[in-house]
Amino acid sequence: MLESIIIAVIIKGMERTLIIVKPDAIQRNLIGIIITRLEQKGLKLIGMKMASLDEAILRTHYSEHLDKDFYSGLEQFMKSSPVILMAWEGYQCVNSVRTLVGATNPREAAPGSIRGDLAIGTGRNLIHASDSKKTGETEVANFFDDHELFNYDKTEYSHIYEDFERF
Ligand code: RTP
Ligand code: MG
Repeated sequence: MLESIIIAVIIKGMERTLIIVKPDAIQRNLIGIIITRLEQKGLKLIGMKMASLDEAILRTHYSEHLDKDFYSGLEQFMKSSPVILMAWEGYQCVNSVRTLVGATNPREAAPGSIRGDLAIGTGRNLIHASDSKKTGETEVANFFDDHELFNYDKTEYSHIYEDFERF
């Protein structure tokens, strides 16, 4: 009984988010600082790889934008170099990562956010982050096979979370 309650809490509280370090960040040597910002927040990296994204996976990933004027340019841009795909895990992390990433238009993104500090153009905003808990699960599954995701203890967790958040 206690075990099922604990598992329910884990499922409720712990979230996964997909981060894509986009071609502009690769070209501008910002991979490291983006990873650093996410690490410093206290998130756990559970998967990471480099990949070239093709039209099929981009059309799935950006399905809500297929009929937008900017889609063609977005697809060309996302195919212009490899990207870094990362899965991160943390307590209710999807929304807080979106805040850390900043608004879609970097000129309106808050100072201190990744886009607010490091980008200017909307189509060159460095990074993708999942926009809901459900999207996070779906996007991580779309880009990672199970064997590419890792479950491990992070010793610093007792300094980042209260017990009710991490168990
Ligand atoms: P993302 O999906 O990449 O995390 O960004 P987002 O949620 O903040 O923005 P979204 O509305 O989902 O748009 C996806 C990406 O399309 C490009 N975009 N360009 N030129 C434009 O008006 C425009 N609008 C969006 C951006 O690269 C944006 O991140
Ligand atoms: Mg989006």
